[in-house]
Amino acid sequence: MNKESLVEKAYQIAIERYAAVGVDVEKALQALQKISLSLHCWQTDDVTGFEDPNAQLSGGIQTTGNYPGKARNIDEVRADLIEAASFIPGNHRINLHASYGDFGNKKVDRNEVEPAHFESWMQWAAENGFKLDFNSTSFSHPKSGSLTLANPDKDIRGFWIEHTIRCRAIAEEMGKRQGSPCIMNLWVHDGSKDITVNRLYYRQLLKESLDTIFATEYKNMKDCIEAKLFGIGAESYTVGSYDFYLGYGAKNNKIVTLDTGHFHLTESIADKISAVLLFTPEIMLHVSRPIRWDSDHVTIMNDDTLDLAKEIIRCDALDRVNIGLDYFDASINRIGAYVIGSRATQKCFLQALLEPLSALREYEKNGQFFERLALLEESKGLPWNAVWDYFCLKNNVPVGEEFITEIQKYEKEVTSKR
Ligand code: RNT
Ligand code: ZN
Repeated sequence: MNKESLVEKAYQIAIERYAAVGVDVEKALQALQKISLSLHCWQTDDVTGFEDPNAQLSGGIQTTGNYPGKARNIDEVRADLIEAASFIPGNHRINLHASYGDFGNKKVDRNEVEPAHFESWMQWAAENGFKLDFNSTSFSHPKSGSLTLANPDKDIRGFWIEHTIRCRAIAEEMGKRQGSPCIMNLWVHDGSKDITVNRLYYRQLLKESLDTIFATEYKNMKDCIEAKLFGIGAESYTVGSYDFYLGYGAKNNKIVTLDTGHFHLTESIADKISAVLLFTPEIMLHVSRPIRWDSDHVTIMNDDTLDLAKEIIRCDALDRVNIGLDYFDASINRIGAYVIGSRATQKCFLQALLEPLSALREYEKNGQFFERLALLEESKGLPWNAVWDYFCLKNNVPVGEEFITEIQKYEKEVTSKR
């Protein structure tokens, strides 16, 4: 039997197995088809961007590894994104950083960025069926230091306020052009390596800066604010902590970004979904994989990611949760890294969508906790993978591990020659 028929056959069996526990597989697939991941452009080039190819990554984040073939310019980044997307079923978004503008050979400082620098991105995205999301960039710049929007120096603070205001205008233009709101993430690394005795002061400054930045109301972009536990070199204090941004988001109706690497390692990000959604308009996710710290390893189908996806489905919150990826591994084929993480995220959502939720909820309502746990355990072994294979087949992307050889081919023909 050829692979296609095998996949079809396994899918038919899966439909029946799932129907027995009250799950409609086709409905799950329809929902999965609608999930757009926001693919972070910075996995292609180790967060380098196009301002200065020799710039050092700063701001508490770090890529490790020097696997050959990293994208060196805008054309290579775009080619790699298209290549990666060709192995990921469905329609997805591309998440850009302000440092990835099409600056030509000109030096454009961060307080000078404007929609024109993203014109070619908007055209490229439209031509290739992507929608764009956006991020202000406060790291890897001579004025980054350890404080940006919370810097007591009025000029430096003003510089970053100006940058972020401009980024919102760029996001607005992207959203308008693509007919879908552009989500703009604001993350700053502001913090301190050692004990600070002015914790309140810097947070007041950050709050004031945010108030200034968000003063303009837009229709085609949405703001999200990203907290972090700590950055490298800023281990003792983070101005934009989780409490800070949760408070700010709840009070000002802003989307809170939950990066799965930005919490204590035993904290459940899944558990935050139902709490945060009650007080903020939406959630933005940065799906990542922290290993001992915010290491930004490639997302895989582990319990953390599965729990997160399940919680979103159990809250019926797909329309209020934006799913972005955020990791940067420079130690393996970067396109492979994209594809693994994206497909893993989708697999988690598929399993979440296939959960026998009505039966589980019925057990829970009746206090039948043995039955609930038993069904939770048994459902882990249901043939979700047959459904996944079918989903890939129908989306004309490689089924199973077939993408490995495809990526090897691209490596041989393209990235290894860089
Ligand atoms: C850093 C944050 C942030 C960045 C990107 C590059 O810890 O997670 O989202 O990874 O903006
Ligand atoms: Zn992040």
